[in-house]
Amino acid sequence: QLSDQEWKHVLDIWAKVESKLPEHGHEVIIRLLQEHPETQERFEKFKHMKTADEMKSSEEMKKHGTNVFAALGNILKQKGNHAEVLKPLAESHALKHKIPVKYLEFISEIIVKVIAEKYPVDFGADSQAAMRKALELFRNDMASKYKEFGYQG
Ligand code: HKL
Ligand code: NA
Repeated sequence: QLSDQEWKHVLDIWAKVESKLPEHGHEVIIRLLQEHPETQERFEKFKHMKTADEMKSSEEMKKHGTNVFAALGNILKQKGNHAEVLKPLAESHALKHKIPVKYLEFISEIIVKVIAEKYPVDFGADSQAAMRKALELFRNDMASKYKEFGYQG
Protein backbone atom coordinates (compact mmCIF):
# COMPACT_ATOMS: atom_id res chain seq x y z
CA GLN A 1 0.00 0.00 0.00
CA LEU A 2 1.01 3.62 -0.51
CA SER A 3 1.24 6.40 2.09
CA ASP A 4 -0.95 9.51 1.88
CA GLN A 5 2.06 11.44 0.62
CA GLU A 6 2.70 8.87 -2.11
CA TRP A 7 -0.92 8.98 -3.26
CA LYS A 8 -0.70 12.77 -3.33
CA HIS A 9 2.33 12.52 -5.64
CA VAL A 10 0.44 10.11 -7.89
CA LEU A 11 -2.73 12.19 -8.10
CA ASP A 12 -0.92 15.53 -8.48
CA ILE A 13 0.96 14.31 -11.53
CA TRP A 14 -2.14 12.59 -12.87
CA ALA A 15 -3.99 15.94 -12.76
CA LYS A 16 -1.34 17.25 -15.18
CA VAL A 17 -1.61 14.16 -17.38
CA GLU A 18 -5.37 14.76 -17.61
CA SER A 19 -4.81 18.15 -19.26
CA LYS A 20 -3.76 16.17 -22.37
CA LEU A 21 -5.19 12.76 -21.61
CA PRO A 22 -6.04 11.63 -25.18
CA GLU A 23 -2.61 12.68 -26.51
CA HIS A 24 -0.66 11.02 -23.72
CA GLY A 25 -2.80 7.86 -23.81
CA HIS A 26 -2.33 7.65 -27.58
CA GLU A 27 1.44 8.03 -27.25
CA VAL A 28 1.66 5.29 -24.62
CA ILE A 29 -0.22 2.81 -26.83
CA ILE A 30 1.98 3.62 -29.85
CA ARG A 31 5.16 3.16 -27.80
CA LEU A 32 3.85 -0.11 -26.32
CA LEU A 33 3.16 -1.53 -29.79
CA GLN A 34 6.46 -0.24 -31.22
CA GLU A 35 8.69 -1.37 -28.34
CA HIS A 36 6.90 -4.70 -27.82
CA PRO A 37 5.59 -5.81 -31.24
CA GLU A 38 4.07 -8.98 -29.78
CA THR A 39 1.49 -6.76 -28.03
CA GLN A 40 0.25 -5.44 -31.38
CA GLU A 41 -0.99 -8.94 -32.28
CA ARG A 42 -3.51 -8.71 -29.42
CA PHE A 43 -5.46 -5.94 -31.18
CA GLU A 44 -7.67 -7.13 -34.02
CA LYS A 45 -8.21 -3.51 -35.06
CA PHE A 46 -4.55 -2.44 -34.91
CA LYS A 47 -2.56 -5.49 -35.94
CA HIS A 48 -2.60 -4.61 -39.64
CA MET A 49 -0.85 -1.26 -39.01
CA LYS A 50 2.71 -1.12 -40.29
CA THR A 51 4.28 2.17 -39.25
CA ALA A 52 4.36 4.52 -36.29
CA ASP A 53 3.02 7.25 -38.62
CA GLU A 54 0.01 5.13 -39.41
CA MET A 55 -0.56 4.70 -35.68
CA LYS A 56 -0.12 8.42 -35.01
CA SER A 57 -2.77 9.35 -37.55
CA SER A 58 -5.23 6.72 -36.27
CA GLU A 59 -8.22 8.27 -34.51
CA GLU A 60 -9.23 4.78 -33.42
CA MET A 61 -5.93 4.26 -31.66
CA LYS A 62 -6.23 7.69 -30.06
CA LYS A 63 -9.67 6.71 -28.80
CA HIS A 64 -8.27 3.48 -27.34
CA GLY A 65 -5.44 5.39 -25.64
CA THR A 66 -8.01 7.79 -24.20
CA ASN A 67 -10.09 4.90 -22.85
CA VAL A 68 -7.06 3.19 -21.30
CA PHE A 69 -5.94 6.39 -19.58
CA ALA A 70 -9.47 7.21 -18.42
CA ALA A 71 -9.74 3.71 -16.90
CA LEU A 72 -6.31 4.01 -15.28
CA GLY A 73 -7.14 7.43 -13.84
CA ASN A 74 -10.33 6.05 -12.40
CA ILE A 75 -8.33 3.28 -10.71
CA LEU A 76 -5.61 5.57 -9.35
CA LYS A 77 -8.23 7.89 -7.85
CA GLN A 78 -9.48 5.00 -5.68
CA LYS A 79 -6.12 5.17 -3.86
CA GLY A 80 -5.88 1.40 -3.57
CA ASN A 81 -9.56 0.72 -2.76
CA HIS A 82 -10.03 -0.30 -6.37
CA ALA A 83 -11.40 -3.84 -6.08
CA GLU A 84 -14.75 -2.88 -7.55
CA VAL A 85 -13.41 -1.00 -10.59
CA LEU A 86 -10.63 -3.54 -11.15
CA LYS A 87 -12.86 -6.59 -11.35
CA PRO A 88 -14.45 -6.05 -14.81
CA LEU A 89 -11.11 -4.92 -16.21
CA ALA A 90 -9.34 -8.00 -14.83
CA GLU A 91 -12.10 -10.22 -16.14
CA SER A 92 -11.88 -8.87 -19.70
CA HIS A 93 -8.06 -8.84 -19.77
CA ALA A 94 -7.90 -12.39 -18.37
CA LEU A 95 -10.66 -14.15 -20.24
CA LYS A 96 -11.29 -12.13 -23.39
CA HIS A 97 -8.04 -10.38 -24.32
CA LYS A 98 -5.71 -12.81 -22.47
CA ILE A 99 -3.13 -10.20 -21.53
CA PRO A 100 -0.20 -11.59 -19.49
CA VAL A 101 0.97 -9.67 -16.41
CA LYS A 102 4.26 -9.23 -18.29
CA TYR A 103 2.47 -6.96 -20.77
CA LEU A 104 1.07 -4.94 -17.87
CA GLU A 105 4.70 -4.48 -16.76
CA PHE A 106 5.60 -3.27 -20.25
CA ILE A 107 2.84 -0.66 -20.28
CA SER A 108 3.66 0.46 -16.70
CA GLU A 109 7.28 1.18 -17.69
CA ILE A 110 6.16 3.13 -20.73
CA ILE A 111 3.62 5.14 -18.74
CA VAL A 112 6.37 6.27 -16.32
CA LYS A 113 8.74 7.05 -19.21
CA VAL A 114 6.20 9.09 -21.17
CA ILE A 115 5.09 11.11 -18.12
CA ALA A 116 8.76 11.75 -17.23
CA GLU A 117 9.39 13.09 -20.74
CA LYS A 118 6.32 15.33 -20.73
CA TYR A 119 6.62 16.65 -17.17
CA PRO A 120 10.33 16.57 -16.25
CA VAL A 121 9.98 19.29 -13.61
CA ASP A 122 6.84 18.02 -11.87
CA PHE A 123 7.62 14.31 -12.07
CA GLY A 124 10.72 14.07 -9.90
CA ALA A 125 12.27 11.03 -8.26
CA ASP A 126 9.72 10.83 -5.40
CA SER A 127 6.76 11.15 -7.76
CA GLN A 128 8.20 8.57 -10.14
CA ALA A 129 8.77 6.15 -7.27
CA ALA A 130 5.19 6.71 -6.05
CA MET A 131 3.76 6.14 -9.54
CA ARG A 132 5.77 2.94 -9.94
CA LYS A 133 4.43 1.75 -6.62
CA ALA A 134 0.83 2.55 -7.60
CA LEU A 135 1.23 0.72 -10.91
CA GLU A 136 2.78 -2.24 -9.12
CA LEU A 137 -0.19 -2.40 -6.74
CA PHE A 138 -2.51 -2.27 -9.77
CA ARG A 139 -0.61 -5.15 -11.44
CA ASN A 140 -0.49 -7.27 -8.31
CA ASP A 141 -4.22 -6.92 -7.79
CA MET A 142 -4.88 -7.63 -11.48
CA ALA A 143 -2.70 -10.76 -11.14
CA SER A 144 -4.64 -12.07 -8.14
CA LYS A 145 -7.97 -11.40 -9.89
CA TYR A 146 -6.60 -13.20 -12.96
CA LYS A 147 -6.04 -16.28 -10.80
CA GLU A 148 -9.58 -16.07 -9.41
CA PHE A 149 -10.77 -16.12 -13.02
CA GLY A 150 -8.59 -19.17 -13.72
CA TYR A 151 -6.04 -17.35 -15.87
CA GLN A 152 -2.41 -17.80 -14.81
CA GLY A 153 -1.39 -14.58 -16.57
N1 HKL B 1 -5.79 -1.89 -20.57
C1 HKL B 1 -6.53 -1.02 -19.83
C2 HKL B 1 -5.72 -0.51 -18.77
C3 HKL B 1 -4.53 -1.93 -20.04
C4 HKL B 1 -2.81 0.33 -17.76
C5 HKL B 1 -3.28 -0.84 -18.06
C6 HKL B 1 -4.49 -1.07 -18.89
C7 HKL B 1 -6.18 0.51 -17.74
N2 HKL B 1 -4.54 -3.76 -22.39
O1 HKL B 1 -10.10 -4.89 -26.95
C8 HKL B 1 -9.61 -4.42 -25.94
C9 HKL B 1 -8.29 -4.59 -25.47
C10 HKL B 1 -8.15 -3.83 -24.31
C11 HKL B 1 -9.29 -3.17 -23.96
C12 HKL B 1 -10.34 -3.48 -24.98
C13 HKL B 1 -7.07 -5.20 -25.70
C14 HKL B 1 -6.72 -6.12 -26.83
C15 HKL B 1 -6.21 -4.77 -24.62
N3 HKL B 1 -6.93 -3.93 -23.77
C16 HKL B 1 -4.89 -5.11 -24.45
C17 HKL B 1 -4.11 -4.58 -23.41
C18 HKL B 1 -2.69 -4.82 -23.25
C19 HKL B 1 -1.80 -5.70 -24.12
C20 HKL B 1 -1.39 -5.06 -25.34
C21 HKL B 1 -2.30 -4.13 -22.13
C22 HKL B 1 -0.90 -4.06 -21.56
C23 HKL B 1 -3.46 -3.46 -21.61
C24 HKL B 1 -3.44 -2.67 -20.48
C25 HKL B 1 -7.88 -0.66 -20.06
FE1 HKL B 1 -6.39 -2.98 -22.13
N4 HKL B 1 -8.25 -2.08 -22.03
C26 HKL B 1 -9.33 -2.35 -22.83
C27 HKL B 1 -8.65 -1.16 -21.08
C28 HKL B 1 -10.07 -0.69 -21.30
C29 HKL B 1 -10.05 0.73 -21.86
C30 HKL B 1 -10.58 -1.69 -22.32
C31 HKL B 1 -11.42 -2.77 -21.64
C32 HKL B 1 -12.73 -2.28 -21.08
C33 HKL B 1 -13.30 -3.30 -20.10
O2 HKL B 1 -12.69 -4.25 -19.71
O3 HKL B 1 -14.51 -3.10 -19.66
C34 HKL B 1 -15.04 -4.04 -18.69
NA1 NA C 1 -3.61 -1.27 -24.20
